[in-house]
Amino acid sequence: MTSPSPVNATDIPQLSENAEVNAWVVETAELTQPAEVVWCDGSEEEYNRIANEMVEAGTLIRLNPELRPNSFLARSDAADVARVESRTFICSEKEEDAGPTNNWRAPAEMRAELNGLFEGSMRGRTMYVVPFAMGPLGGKITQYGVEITDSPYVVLSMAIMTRSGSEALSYIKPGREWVKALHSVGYPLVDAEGNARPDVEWPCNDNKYITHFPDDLEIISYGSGYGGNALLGKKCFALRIASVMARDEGWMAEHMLLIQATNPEGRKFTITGAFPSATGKTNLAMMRPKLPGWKVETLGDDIAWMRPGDDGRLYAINPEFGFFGVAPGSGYSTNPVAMETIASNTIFTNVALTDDGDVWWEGMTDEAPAHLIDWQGNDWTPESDAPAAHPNARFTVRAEQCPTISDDWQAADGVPVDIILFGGRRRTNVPLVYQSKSWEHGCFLGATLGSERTAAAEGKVGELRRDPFAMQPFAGYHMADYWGHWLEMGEVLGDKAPAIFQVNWFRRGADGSFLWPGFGENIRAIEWATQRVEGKVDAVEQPIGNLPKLEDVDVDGLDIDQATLEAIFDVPTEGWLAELDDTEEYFGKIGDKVPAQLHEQLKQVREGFTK
Ligand code: GTP
Ligand code: SPV
Ligand code: MN
Repeated sequence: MTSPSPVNATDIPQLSENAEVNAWVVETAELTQPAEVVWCDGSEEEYNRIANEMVEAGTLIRLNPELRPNSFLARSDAADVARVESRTFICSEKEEDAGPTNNWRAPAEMRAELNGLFEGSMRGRTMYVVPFAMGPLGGKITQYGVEITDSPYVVLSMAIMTRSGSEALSYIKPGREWVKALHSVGYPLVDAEGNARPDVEWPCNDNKYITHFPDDLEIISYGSGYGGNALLGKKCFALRIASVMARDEGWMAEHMLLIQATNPEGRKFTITGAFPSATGKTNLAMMRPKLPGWKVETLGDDIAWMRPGDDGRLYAINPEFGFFGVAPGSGYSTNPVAMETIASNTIFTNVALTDDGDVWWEGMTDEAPAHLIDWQGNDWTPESDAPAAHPNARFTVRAEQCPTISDDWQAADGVPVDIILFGGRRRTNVPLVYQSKSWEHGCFLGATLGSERTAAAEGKVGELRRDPFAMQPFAGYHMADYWGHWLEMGEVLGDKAPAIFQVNWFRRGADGSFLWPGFGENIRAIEWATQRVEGKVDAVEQPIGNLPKLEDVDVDGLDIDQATLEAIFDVPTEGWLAELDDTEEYFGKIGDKVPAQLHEQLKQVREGFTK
């Protein structure tokens, strides 16, 4: 078999008004040697053409059009199913700027190694050029980028997850700041001897690198096709690179959902929430509230960018255009809105295939079908040991398909935020909801956020995996400086700053079961938060923050007795003192740059318990 020859540099179209973009495309093609270069226009026709090509090549499965119109299943390599934090690097000039929570490599050294890997890495493949916007086109908070990729799966996913194509390209005027995002699956279709080799269902490489060059606004990703590693507008740009831009320019790039909740009197509250990965952002963003008269509308489920507006309030946008949500656990009983959202025009990755050509995963229905093809392409029955869908199987769908999408979700300059929530998965210690005593105390809540990895004995702190502000894997610079930036934003916002609350849907009883029903019932915690903002209810001041009076929490119609309610809001002294010791140790690990205000907050909380 002869191999297709690399494209000639002179044959590559120059479609950008910005000469830097054109030059980078040519330079990248010369390095990676693809068979052709395609600039993506973002049209539906283009999407359908690429999807059809993938179906013909056997790298995408078309689902039954009668059950799941215009939808597809992709099955990844078994070793390419999630983000790879161990292979993720922040390549700032100085190591201390990456901080103790990030892997660091010197930029020149990293670039040299990547250059070797990218040389010829696209041989035999199409190199796609995908211009994209993060945020509404032309908005004040919006930023632009161009992703070069050799993965058609990435092109389709970017078409769903971002505003991509010719229109986005037209905003990258000469001299405008834009982010370079280079991606290759690292599986050229030409072997070392120059012979063609066949493609596989999910090309990738055992050697993976997800690298960020914040000083150059550049991302280079190699070897993985999975979402957070390959859809470079998402975590790589919208969080790691953007958090650095935000620090330098006085705004915030956060791992947060964005919703509006309207109470029975018709007052609307805009709420953002930082919850670690797989801790319920998508579910809360699409909540169907169980309290009569309440309405929740969706603006975003994963990332919020926030900037002070002319009136001094904090305005938020969702920079994304779609949802990349966890499939397992999403079902008609827990998240009916998600189920309606993904009824059509959806790409599913690593879910199971039903005999009639539809999808299934654990938690979608109470009972599993009698026969399935599992996420690895093998026969599966309810007797099988392994789950049918990978636990991190995902759906990719446009936000506009969400039945609860807010009319404001594309507001060019965002919506003013009233409330910020922080939540982790906590079996113990952390009550259902409480309010911070100040912005600084709110920053302490964010900085100490975490989830328990293992079961914990009641009253003792379990092994706490810290995920400050849900940004542990995503802050593009030193974690302590990032905390400092939050404190500074509080000074800028002053009394216009949003109110901050801690929430926890995951507290467990002695028998290990959840004490709180969660999901649509979480509106009851949100109701209390909004009543605090309205000044309608008092709080009980405790060392950890301001807790609700139990009679102010509406548990009408829930199967929760007084003892359970008390357990949900219990603040065990012994458990908290252990946790505060753990926090002190944790601050020590983050190092000397931890802001003094946060040490002071720790001291005050501890004094509250011991005085
Ligand atoms: P990423 O997309 O990884 O950032 O995750 P996410 O934060 O959007 O999490 P998601 O909403 O997908 O939820 C992850 C898991 O948590 C799912 O299995 C949900 O069923 C479960 N979950 C979400 N909300 C609740 C809740 O209120 N209570 C309980 N018990 N589980 C919940
Ligand atoms: C997360 O892990 O927080 C996700 C999935 O939202 S990914 O986009 O892959 O990071
Ligand atoms: Mn996420």
